[in-house]
Amino acid sequence: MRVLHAVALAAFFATATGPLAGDSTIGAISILNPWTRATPTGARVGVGYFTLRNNGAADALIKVSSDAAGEAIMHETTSDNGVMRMRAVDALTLPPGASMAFKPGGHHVMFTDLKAPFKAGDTIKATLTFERAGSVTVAFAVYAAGAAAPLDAAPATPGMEGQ
Ligand SMILES: [Cu+2]
Repeated sequence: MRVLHAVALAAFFATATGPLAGDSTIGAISILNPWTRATPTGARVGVGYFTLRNNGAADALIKVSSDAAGEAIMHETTSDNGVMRMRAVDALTLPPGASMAFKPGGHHVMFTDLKAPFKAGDTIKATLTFERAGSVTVAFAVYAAGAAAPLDAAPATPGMEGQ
């Protein structure tokens, strides 16, 4: 609870004073609040989230890469007859004016073959490539293992906390 409290407070101050440190812009695209969770020692996989806002013409997120991981893959969580599954997404279309949240239980970036565990308080850099806007490197804030979304407090889908 203490961690959630601190996160909520941080979100309050961020709202009051401007964008979070991790917010980035490339062309007409804003990448807001990139975050991930600490990973246990020995874990090979991490999961990243952020919100995209497209203030310009239609675009698409076509690639994610990170030096911290062997691979970074866009995933979508779907429910197949009540069974939650993850499916790789090659490109994510962003219509003009679109706002798209990557969040627990929904779209996320899967970091695989981690070079080192993600530690709370650190940042993880990843490069997002957009078809029209180009590439931008953003810093994912690493929150404690099990942390809920810092700004969007929607709980993770049961059983999908690690996704
Ligand atoms: Cu996944």
